[in-house]
Order: sequence, then C-alpha cells, then structure tokens
Amino acid sequence: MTDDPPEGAVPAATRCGFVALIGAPNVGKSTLVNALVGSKVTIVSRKVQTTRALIRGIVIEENAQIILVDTPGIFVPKRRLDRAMVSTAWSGAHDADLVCLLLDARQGIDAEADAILAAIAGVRHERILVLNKIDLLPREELLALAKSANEREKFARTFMISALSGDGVGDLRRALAQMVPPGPFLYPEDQMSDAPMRHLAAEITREKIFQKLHQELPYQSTVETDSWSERKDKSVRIEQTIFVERESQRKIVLGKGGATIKSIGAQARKEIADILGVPVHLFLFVKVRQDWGDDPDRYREMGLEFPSE
Ligand SMILES: Nc1nc2c(ncn2[C@@H]2O[C@H](COP(=O)(O)OP(=O)(O)OP(=O)(O)O)[C@@H](O)[C@H]2O)c(=O)[nH]1
Ligand SMILES: [Mg+2]
Repeated sequence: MTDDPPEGAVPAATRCGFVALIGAPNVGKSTLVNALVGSKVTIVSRKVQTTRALIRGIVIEENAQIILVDTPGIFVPKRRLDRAMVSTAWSGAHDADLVCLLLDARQGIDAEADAILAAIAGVRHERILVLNKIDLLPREELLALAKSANEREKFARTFMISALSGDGVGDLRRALAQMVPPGPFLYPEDQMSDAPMRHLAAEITREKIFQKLHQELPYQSTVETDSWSERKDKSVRIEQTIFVERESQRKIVLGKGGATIKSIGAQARKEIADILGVPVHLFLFVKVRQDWGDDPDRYREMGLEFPSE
C-alpha cells in the first residue's frame, strides 16, 4: 500500500508497512493481532468465522510502524456473507506489503490449509509462515510441519508461536519491524487501531453473543451501534441494535425474563468501559430482520463490499 517515495524524501530511519494475516477460520489470526498490538483491537471466539471485515491493529516496534490487517478466515463460501468475507480476506492479502500465513499447528495441512497454500501462489508479496498454537503439540511435529509447508510454497521466514501464551510473539514483531519497507509513519504514534470506537463497541457485543450463544445461534446475528453520546459527567451512553433473522432467535437472545441479553449487556458494558476508561451505559435492542444477510446496508455497517450474488 506504500508507494515508493522519491529519493531522499523519507528519512531512512523510519519504516512502515501493512502486514496481512491470512489463514483458515479459527487459526488464531485475531488473537495474534491483539498479541502483537498488546491491546484488544479485534474480537476473538472459539467459533469459526468470527472476523467479518478487515480490522487494522497498529503497533510501533523500534523505528517501524507495523499496520496489522486482521482478515476473515478463508474457507469455501456458501452464503452471500461468506463470499463477502472471503473476498475481503484475499483483498487484504493483495493490498499488503507482507503476508503472514497462519496455520493452526495442531490441524496441520488439512484441506482448508491446502487450498490456501495453493491460492497463496498468486500473492506477489513477501510471505511469512506462522505456525500458531504451538502450546498444543510437541516440537518434533512442529518441525515436520514447517518443513512440509516450506516444500509446498516459498516463505521468507518461518515462525513458531503461541498467540495465546505470547510465546514467540516478540520475535515475530521484531522481524516484521525489520521487513516492512522504509517510509514515514502513516498513523499517529499512539493509535492502536483505525476502527472507530463505535465499531469496536459493536464487535465486543457481537463477541459476547458468540461466546454465550455459540451453540444456539452461530452466525445469525450482527450488531450495530446506533447512537453514542457523552454525558456531562463524562460517562458515555451507547445504544446498539442486535439483528437476528427470526423471532425464535430473538427469544434466544433475550432469554428467560431477559436474563440472557442482560448478561451479554453486562459483559459488553464492562469491557467497553475498561477500554474507554469512563463509565458506560449500554442499551441493547433486538430486532428481527429476516434477510439481514442480503441487505446492503448491513454490509456497509460491517465494512464489507456487498457481493452482487
Ligand atoms: N491453545 C491455543 N489457542 C489459541 C491460540 N491462538 C488462538 N487460540 C484460540 O483459537 C480460537 C480462535 O481464535 P481467533 O483469534 O478468533 O481465530 P481467527 O483466526 O481470528 O478466527 P476467524 O476470525 O473466525 O477467522 C480462540 O478460542 C483462541 O483463544 C494459541 O496460540 N494457542
Ligand atoms: Mg478473527
């Protein structure tokens, strides 16, 4: 994304570039972005297909600003929303300066990883292989996996990390800082994300819904922040709408006597307040919108292109 600057225009001292993290759903891309940034900028869940749009996390390492692009997992798409997510993930890879391919070390090169390894041949940028979740298996198996992935495709470097425990994350961050191209910082030094806070706040509520209702309601919901106002006492009042597809799902989100939505709201409120550092009043509404998965407005709110079919 960074054009080559004219000679002498840029102090050689600084570097800056976009690093896309791609991989199958659930390999730990978002966990790694948060670990590299050192703060929560993108949501994580046990379920596949948590991330829907490109989220940028920003971190400075020595003289380099690394702009990490968290992408949706790459899988064989079925629905319109799937197609939008997968094409967004690949556009993230094509637009970046460097591409990190994450593999879940425990899964190894399964059918999903195999398809991504085949498709990554079309990505022109320098690639880095990251084997994640190394806390879950013995070292010999890791070395064998690193070898077979490198036989399949050319990688500039291979890292073995645990995004969860932080093992190897510092080494990866330092290497990325060396590998991004020379250039001026693109964001203020204290900025950690390019997403507006109202977007992260909606994502946090969606994460709590995923965590609480992942069995009953896997993908049929989306969350939007409708209003955000600061009150005189510095507290913030936030209203959000949770869209579901059917009345039965609305009942699930509400729970008996409203118990479920109350607990989702309490968890989200606490986390948003921790990030903002001020008290938060969070109001959640649940609406049935049968075809939200086919509604261009919902895609715009999620930051996705609306695929024509
Ligand atoms: N044991 C272990 N679990 C991890 C590690 N990194 C991530 N996880 C877990 O893997 C699950 C998926 O993590 P995410 O970061 O949401 O994965 P993702 O690749 O962003 O998933 P999508 O957004 O759905 O594509 C979560 O339960 C994480 O806690 C790791 O290094 N070790
Ligand atoms: Mg994710």
